[in-house]
Amino acid sequence: MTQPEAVARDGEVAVFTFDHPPVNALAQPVRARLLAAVEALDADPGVRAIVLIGSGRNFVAGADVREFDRPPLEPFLPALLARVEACGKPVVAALHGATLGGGAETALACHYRCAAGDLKLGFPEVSLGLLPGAGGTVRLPRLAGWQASLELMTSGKPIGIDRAIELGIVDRRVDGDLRAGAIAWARELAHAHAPPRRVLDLPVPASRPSQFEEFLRALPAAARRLPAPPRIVEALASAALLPADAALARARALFMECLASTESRAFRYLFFAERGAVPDVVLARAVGQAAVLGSGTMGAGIAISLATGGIPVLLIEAKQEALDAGLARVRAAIDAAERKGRLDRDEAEAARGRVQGSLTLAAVAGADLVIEAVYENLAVKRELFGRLGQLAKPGAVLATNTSTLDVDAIAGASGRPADVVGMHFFSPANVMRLVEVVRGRESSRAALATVHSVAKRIGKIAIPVGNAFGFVGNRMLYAYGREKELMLLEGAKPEVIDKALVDFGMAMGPNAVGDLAGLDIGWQVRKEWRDKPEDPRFYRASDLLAELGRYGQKTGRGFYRYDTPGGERTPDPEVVELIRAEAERLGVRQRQVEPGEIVARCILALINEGARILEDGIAASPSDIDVIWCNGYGFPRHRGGPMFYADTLGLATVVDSIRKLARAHGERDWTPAGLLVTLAGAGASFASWQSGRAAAADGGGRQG
Ligand code: T1G
Repeated sequence: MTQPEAVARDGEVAVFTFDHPPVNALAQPVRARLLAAVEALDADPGVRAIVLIGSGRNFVAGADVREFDRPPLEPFLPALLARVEACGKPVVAALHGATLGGGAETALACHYRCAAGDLKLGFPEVSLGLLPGAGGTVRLPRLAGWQASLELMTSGKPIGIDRAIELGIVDRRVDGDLRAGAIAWARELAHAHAPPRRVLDLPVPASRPSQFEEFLRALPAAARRLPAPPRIVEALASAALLPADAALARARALFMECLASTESRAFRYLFFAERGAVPDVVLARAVGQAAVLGSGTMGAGIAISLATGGIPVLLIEAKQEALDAGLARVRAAIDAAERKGRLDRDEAEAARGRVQGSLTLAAVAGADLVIEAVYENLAVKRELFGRLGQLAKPGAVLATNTSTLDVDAIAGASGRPADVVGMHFFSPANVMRLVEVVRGRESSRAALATVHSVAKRIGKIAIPVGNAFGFVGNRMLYAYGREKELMLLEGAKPEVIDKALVDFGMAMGPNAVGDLAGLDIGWQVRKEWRDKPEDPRFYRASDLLAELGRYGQKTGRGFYRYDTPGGERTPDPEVVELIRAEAERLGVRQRQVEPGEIVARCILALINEGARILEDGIAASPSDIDVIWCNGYGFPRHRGGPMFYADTLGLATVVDSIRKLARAHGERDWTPAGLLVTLAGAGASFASWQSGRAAAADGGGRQG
């Protein structure tokens, strides 16, 4: 049913406003309203031009991604855009903010395009494992040419107003009131009897057939192995060679192939899993001023995130030299963000102005949120929280950035445990989006809501976790690392293990990660670990190297050597010999370990530990675990995360594989988690288990 109010009139110019918060996604009702409006306005003799504009912060953010997992609903976007383009009167797109995917394609189907200075126009479909499926692959090259179209659509990165004008995608910039400017231009076009300038009527730019093959070959191997990038190139190639209608049909067919792929389902699953609502958001306290204790790598990184996220932050240190170094680190990062264009000049200036330093702990009295990021030692943290409990103002939230210590033990020292939570940032804290929000036994819902709200405000992905050793991510990392350490002793070379897991899709191999973080870090944690597994082989290879002072990149030697001029990693035969001798001492038989076994043991260890974490109630859902591992540990997004990946394998297969490993390596590490056995036995999946629990939490779920 058309809602006439969606269209306003300004004389002979009609204005259709996309008004579908929060981002004007092209959901079915929006598409239906636009179709009805275009039909009505095209037939209305009193209308001589049409403006399409978005309400709120952006034009249109794209198709409604939620619709992709349901039966398609008419009007389908390609046909709708063809109808917009066929309109007999000039249609002017007035663009601002996020103009993405189907939003950008809607703009291309219009006859003229103007935009405000905050335009972010792009084709992020590739990050969802898709391609622009509503005509963008046929229309965009006619304006921007082949190379720019290939780059825009395979990178998914948006462009700003200047580049959009330079490419001929946008005709003119409108400063000030975009709506008024667009209407004035539409009126001007109407009075000049300007024709509907249809992009599909433009000539197809010349192309070299080899251009597409060359571009595809130049893409990173990991991208070429995914369904979408090669199909984006093929859709564009077909637009160069086929008549428009055939090219549009080819693009649609390729889009449907992507849509059906497991990789795209994984990307879309993560898209929503990463956007969970802030729990108890109404209880969140206002945070106008933050304080960070400790200006080392973590403290400075957290301060950078707060300042660039719009929150004034006081960096507090005990010594002037450390404080100066910390402040310099913060300013350098803001300068770098400005240089790389991640912050414009005003944003960078504002961020610098939000950072102050202090040498007195009492200065926390002005903070609504205090984040402690000092040395990872329980006694040090307890002493500090004892003082914080006195000095911080009532209602201020006190967060510890600990990654391994007991949040309750820290909270207990504060005298106000309800105000204490964990905020486990990942290093570098100003780059990594993930924060594990750790609830202590007495953490109040208001304190938790406050840190979740702050995390979202500064662009982080905050996942609630329970207060148990390693929380979620690191506890699973220990299971994953346990297996790679055993396989080192069994004779697998560090580089063979790393390659197998990188080929699976991990961003880095575990041995390279250890060298990067510093093998001494884990070594220290394991020395203080109270109930470490009683197994002399547990992390023995890493500990041996640490004992020998081979800490990794920082000492030039770890699992690899780092003595080339560029500091690249090179395999080190000496390490293989050291580990082999240690294995002999421990009585571990050496053998050939195949890549398939490496992947199976490391990834199944992740899945099994994740299931145990769910049983223990330390993570709220399988998707929370997947978000943690894809954003904190480089698990391949196209596999959705360990738990999503387990579902794609099938839980019965997972349980059988674990039982086989138990027969080969012992029950202690390879007893399948009870939840896994239960779900496998019921023919269920983690996804069905999660949706069942969500429905139950909704009080029996919505009827019908
Ligand atoms: N569909 C459905 N919901 C969406 C959405 C979308 N496209 N984009 C955002 N949301 C929801 C999101 O889940 C969240 O919900 C809220 O909006 C705010 O999002 C046909 C096939 C626009 C830059 O990939 O990049 O078009 O948590 O937290 O940080 O060929 O959202 O409030 O319940 O991200 O201000 C292509 C995806 C689709 C753009 C705003 N378009 N969105 O960022 O808010 S495929 C995209 C974004 C397509 C065509 C193809 C960002 C944003 P909730 P947010 P934000």
